[in-house]
Amino acid sequence: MEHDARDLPPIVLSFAASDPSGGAGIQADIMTLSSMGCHALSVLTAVTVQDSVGIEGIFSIEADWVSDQARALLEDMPVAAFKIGLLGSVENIAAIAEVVADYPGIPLVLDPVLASGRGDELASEDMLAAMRELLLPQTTILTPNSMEARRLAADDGDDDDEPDLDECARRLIAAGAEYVLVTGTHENTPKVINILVGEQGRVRVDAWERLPGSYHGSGCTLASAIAANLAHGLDVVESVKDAQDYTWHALASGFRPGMGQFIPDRFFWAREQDDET
Ligand code: PXL
Repeated sequence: MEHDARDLPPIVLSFAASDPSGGAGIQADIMTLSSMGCHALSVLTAVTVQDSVGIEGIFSIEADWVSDQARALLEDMPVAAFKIGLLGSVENIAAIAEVVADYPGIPLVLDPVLASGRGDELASEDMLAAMRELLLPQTTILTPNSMEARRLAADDGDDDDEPDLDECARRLIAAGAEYVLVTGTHENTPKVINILVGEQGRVRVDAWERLPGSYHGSGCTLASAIAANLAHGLDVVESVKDAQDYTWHALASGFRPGMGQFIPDRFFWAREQDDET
């Protein structure tokens, strides 16, 4: 059968680590991107040993292997968006920053993975500094949760520094990100409040009904859904609006495959019951 360019789904290149439980990481990205009609390219930055309860080990891929994976794909296929998750090492951050710098026209979603849902540390202070310096200036939209936003925006010189989330977002924009979406799951508010901040200040605020479970992979799902929408040609604001809605439904349909956290059902639409039968 003949195929032409019109048959091509938008292609999204994800830099992320393997989570063999299928909850977070590259597996979450591939499922989300596929569910949203994109083709996912998966550049592995690290391999983890983990189950639905937590992370037992992490092995980072050598930086040359990370850039070689990406460059081979970028020379072969038209990539419509980048999505970056767990990075694995300072060397990987430098390698990825160098690759994406050669493609300044491709929108980039950066999910700053600093810790797992359970609290396992996934980024050192050196990695935070490298993310700020090398990746933020190339970021179309950064998607920290409130704890990641505070850590990334912290002013190391000032112990009394307790910026609110709008101020954190402003600092991250001053550091080079075009937009920052701070998610509010970890805040002590009745609803989950997500704020989207751009150069002009707050652009959108969305309040979501708080779901009862503890979820693994919600951040990866949200960031990938935004990347999918950008790859489909939506602007940042529309992408964020739709991706939150998609993620909320994936979480609301989540399931608990083991003894730990719930995971989102990124294919909820494929499993929805047909009430008419
Ligand atoms: O949810 C952040 C995340 C991203 N990538 C991998 C992870 C996790 C959290 O556990 O394991 C591979």
